[in-house]
Amino acid sequence: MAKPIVYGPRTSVYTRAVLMALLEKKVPHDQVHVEMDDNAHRAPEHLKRHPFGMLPAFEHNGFMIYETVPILTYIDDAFPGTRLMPGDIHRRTRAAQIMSVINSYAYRPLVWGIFVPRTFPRPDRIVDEAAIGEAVKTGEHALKAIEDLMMNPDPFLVGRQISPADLLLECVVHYLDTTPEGQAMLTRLPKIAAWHAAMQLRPSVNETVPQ
Ligand SMILES: N[C@@H](CCC(=O)N[C@@H](CS)C(=O)NCC(=O)O)C(=O)O
Repeated sequence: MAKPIVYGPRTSVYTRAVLMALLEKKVPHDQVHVEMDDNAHRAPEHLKRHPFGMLPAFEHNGFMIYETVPILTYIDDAFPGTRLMPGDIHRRTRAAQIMSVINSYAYRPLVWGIFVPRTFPRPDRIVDEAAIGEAVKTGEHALKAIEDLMMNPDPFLVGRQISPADLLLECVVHYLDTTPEGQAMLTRLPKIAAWHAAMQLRPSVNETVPQ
């Protein structure tokens, strides 16, 4: 069986989650770097893989997939190794629900509303503090909702077993935690903070830290 190929850089939240899933399942894979900074993700070659010009794209034995959740599902189903999606229907549903909350309500404010303007301030523009303040409110609301969806026992979001939702959320919270607003937010969300600390011990997290 051919090795799967991940198209995208680990600096991309969604690409990193896919790389982490492959590491969790110990699947040998190749990675093709598609640079966001020089707009390679909008070039015709990448638009053939992903018609919306986003990252990542994924290929296995000629089968192409874009959109991270179905890529994560494919990886879990196609390759042997530890199952990432829980067998229990309630835990499985919560994991799917948390991924949907991340995609719909958490990623934009936390990454694009806080991390990006704080980390890459534009030299030609004053940082819009009011917009960051608004992103803190909406992003925190989303993270609090995720905290409320977490299931016992510790340490992962839906129990003792790591799930695709943990991988996706960690990639977002990693960036959030590099900002003063994010660090303050995590003190107000103790369950998410404890979960993030546990995630940082995971080899798949350490091996994919964005550089
Ligand atoms: N719905 C997509 C979202 C992917 C996404 O937002 N990727 C970001 C990088 S983390 C991207 O490609 N951004 C490029 C852009 O917005 O131009 C998925 O689930 O894969």
